[in-house]
Amino acid sequence: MLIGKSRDVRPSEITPRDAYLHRRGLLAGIGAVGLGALAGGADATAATLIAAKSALSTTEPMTLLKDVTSYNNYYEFGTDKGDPASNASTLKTAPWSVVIDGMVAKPATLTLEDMLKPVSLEERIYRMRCVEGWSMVIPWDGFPLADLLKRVEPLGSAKFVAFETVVRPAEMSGQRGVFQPLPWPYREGLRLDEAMHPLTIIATGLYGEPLPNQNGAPLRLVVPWKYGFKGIKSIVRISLVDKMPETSWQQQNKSEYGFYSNVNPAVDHPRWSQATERRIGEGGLSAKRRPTLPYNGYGEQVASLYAGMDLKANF
Ligand SMILES: Nc1nc2c(c(=O)[nH]1)N[C@H]1C(S)=C(S)[C@@H](COP(=O)(O)O)O[C@H]1N2
Ligand SMILES: [Mo]
Repeated sequence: MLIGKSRDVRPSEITPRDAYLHRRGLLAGIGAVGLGALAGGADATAATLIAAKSALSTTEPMTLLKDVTSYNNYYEFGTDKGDPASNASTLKTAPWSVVIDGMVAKPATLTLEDMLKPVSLEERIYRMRCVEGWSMVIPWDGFPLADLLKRVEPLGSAKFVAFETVVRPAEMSGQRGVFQPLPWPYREGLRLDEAMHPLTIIATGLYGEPLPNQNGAPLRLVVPWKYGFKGIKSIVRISLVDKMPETSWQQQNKSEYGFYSNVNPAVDHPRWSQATERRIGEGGLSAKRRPTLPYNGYGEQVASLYAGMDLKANF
């Protein structure tokens, strides 16, 4: 029934029951007989994942689920694009909790369930532009980071938000090798106004399913106008601070990776041009690269955050 056509349909355009079947079909690639068997078993988990459509979504064609889940950067599981899909299943993502601390009136340690209880999930179909020069269009399910931050009541002194990924060498193969590509924990940061922007989300799913481990289960940051590495995965700590926090990529190479990391075709990486990008799934190596857009095409919404700033100095 839905199989074969599934990618032409947006999760938000179909009914909850169909959505459940549709997602099963997408993930498992099962036939109509299998679907029939599953139809009786729609569960509560599936229901919580029904996300409302958002006007902030792009209508561009979405990248195939198979590409979104097999071509990844998640260095805790290795540096090759296929490593996270092969290795990340060892990460135990339940139970999970996140510490929210620093300059807030109500610091909290929230279980994933506590965090999700008051939020309604939205589908956000965003472009994602990796600093390496490739891009995808991904239908995330998530909620605005602003909603979470408001719950803990940031103090007036808070100017930045610092994020950390879990550190678990026993479960993360890339943290065990002799060669360590980055200092752990993986750290990222945003200015508080960037963190509060309505485009900035915490994603807990994609394509209507819980986040696959290789994409940052159980929760990761998505900031669509910045290079993909700002989208820190498997978050365990969110700290409100008054000084610009140092990120892992800055620690690894300050001259190549800045704090802001806004997508900018006019500011090249020291080792390659950022003027164009390869959209994953568009033809082979011969496929034409497409021009990269300032702020990854989200300039109308976010350019005002950087009014008067020198974007070459603040790369
Ligand atoms: N903890 C952690 N988060 C991370 C990374 C990483 O190596 N570790 N890679 C980043 C990079 S470079 C990109 S492009 C995106 C990739 O997200 P995706 O694999 O879901 O497409 O995750 C970002 N988040
Ligand atoms: Mo990236």
